Amino acid sequence: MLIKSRKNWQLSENEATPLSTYKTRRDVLRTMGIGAVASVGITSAGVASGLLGLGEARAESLSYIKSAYDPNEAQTSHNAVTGYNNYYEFGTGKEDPAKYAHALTTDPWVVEVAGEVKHTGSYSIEDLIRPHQLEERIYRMRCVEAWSMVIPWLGVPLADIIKRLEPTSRAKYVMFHTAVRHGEMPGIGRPVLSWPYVEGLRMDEAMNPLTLLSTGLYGEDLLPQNGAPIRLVVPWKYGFKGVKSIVKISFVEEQPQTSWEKSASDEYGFFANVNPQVSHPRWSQASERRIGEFRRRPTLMYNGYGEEVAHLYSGMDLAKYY
Ligand SMILES: Nc1nc2c(c(=O)[nH]1)N[C@H]1C(S)=C(S)[C@@H](COP(=O)(O)O)O[C@H]1N2
Ligand SMILES: [Mo]
Repeated sequence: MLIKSRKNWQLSENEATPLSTYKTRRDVLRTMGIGAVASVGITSAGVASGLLGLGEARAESLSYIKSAYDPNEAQTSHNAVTGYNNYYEFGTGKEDPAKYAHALTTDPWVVEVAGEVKHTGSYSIEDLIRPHQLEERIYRMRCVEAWSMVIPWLGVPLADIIKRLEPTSRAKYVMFHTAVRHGEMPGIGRPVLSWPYVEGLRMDEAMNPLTLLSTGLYGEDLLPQNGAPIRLVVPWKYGFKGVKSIVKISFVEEQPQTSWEKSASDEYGFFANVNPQVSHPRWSQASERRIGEFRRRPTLMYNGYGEEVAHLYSGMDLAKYY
């Protein structure tokens, strides 16, 4: 099958970019030594493609829509979102991913769809994402290490893609694999986790409207340290469920064993729902440090998304199914 380049759709833009986002983009451009963007009237896609030197003008610059998902909390700075990361394939230091992940080849990129699903096969990112409208979702992200961020993601509801792929009735879970690239990922030489990084969701969790397959943030394509070209975002779960740089999506009958469960099943469970009442064996989950803030803040049940997701777990003992 022809693996198309991602270039046609990768610059998404919203004509009604809010000033806050716009300022951030301008700050980014300034940091890159590109100077101030003249005015909001210029379409940023045009400006960006010219100034960033990403190539020829595009016939179509796809737009993303704003969504209602916005916690109305200060967004974490672009610097922190792209400079303070967990991506152990590139090292366990928070700055390692930003330092090393640029070596990751993300174009072309193939995602294999396998298992209990009608449309198995190899998909380019374009094949997977293009039929859908990119939207912006501003979500809280709570790492299991008790820090958090607010991130403006761009992506597509995973449910829309799953519906198109048509899982069979035997598909009870969705399983995701991160790429394994010897030579590009300095962290995989050490058995910190079992590679590939594997994550999974129960089918109803995967179909929940909050669950996002993300290809961008802050109005631009994902950088490799954030899981380019495509990663999962599940805002009511600890950040480690958000598997990066996905190369395989499988539909399976049995609950998959995740990399974190394999490494320490008493510390990291399959569900990993944010829960201030269930401590990690080595620290409390009752509060968190929002990156960029000084004081700790209380952690919210389901990271504040209980209205949308609590029903998925009714009757379950959350201390047991952590
Ligand atoms: N493949 C892979 N995915 C990963 C990780 C990782 O080490 N490898 N770390 C996870 C953890 S612990 C967190 S908190 C988030 C961090 O996402 P961010 O760096 O984009 O903020 O990615 C998750 N996805
Ligand atoms: Mo995390």
